Amino acid sequence: MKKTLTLAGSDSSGGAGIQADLKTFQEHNVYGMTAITSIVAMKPETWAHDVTAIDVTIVEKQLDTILSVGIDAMKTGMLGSVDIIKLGAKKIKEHGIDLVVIDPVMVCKGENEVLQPENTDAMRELLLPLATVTTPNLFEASQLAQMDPIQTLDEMKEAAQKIVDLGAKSVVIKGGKAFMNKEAIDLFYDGHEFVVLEKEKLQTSYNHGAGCTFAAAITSNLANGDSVKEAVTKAKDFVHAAITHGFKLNDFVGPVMHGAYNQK
Ligand code: PXL
Repeated sequence: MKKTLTLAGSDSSGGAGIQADLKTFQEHNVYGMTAITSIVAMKPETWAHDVTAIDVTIVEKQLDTILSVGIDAMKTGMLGSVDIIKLGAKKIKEHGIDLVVIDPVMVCKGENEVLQPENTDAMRELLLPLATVTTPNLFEASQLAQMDPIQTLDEMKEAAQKIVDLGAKSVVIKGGKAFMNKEAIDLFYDGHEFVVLEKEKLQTSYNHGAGCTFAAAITSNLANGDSVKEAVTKAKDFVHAAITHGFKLNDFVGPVMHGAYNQK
């Protein structure tokens, strides 16, 4: 049984964060372990997100537990502070972890504020150079590449090149459903070839947790021995099924259905 780690936040509502990661790991038949960096609760009346960072010493204890067991691949998600980002980078290097998916979470869907701008700089400088693959959305890609908002496929390619120049071995930029094109376009780049991954666009807004689920599926596929391109391509099918079966949880949020792919 392959083993995976997610270093990420807890989404109490169950669709994103470590909850999405664990459900996705399970669906891929890998054994998931978690180091929790932050806890997200939502105000019942407004669903405004309330993020509490976990003390870095407690994150380190969790990582030491998991890394004493050993892992085949890992992912990062919401990282509550620069200290946690530094810790993650240090542990990846110390343990020589070579299958690393960096999901550079900066905002939660429906929230406009970047969680902490200083985290973006730390991710760019400390984590990107350690990434087997990083999975920014358009906003995150423009922040990492220090570009204006990305509006065209050419600008997506420019951002992908910059992100690889920053040290990531490969990148998949998620166009998402807001992107101009009529298909849902993701762009994969490994420093050699650009691959445009297209799927029919789903108009549902029940897609909370899609980004975490995509990155966790890539992590699982890498742990199970896939090449990066294969891992990304299969993960896109997995998350497409999950979004197709997204559902209304309450008046504020609709998560993806993490188990949909295997229930087809
Ligand atoms: O979808 C981004 C995200 C990641 N991680 C956690 C979250 C969210 C958004 O709600 O709560 C823990």
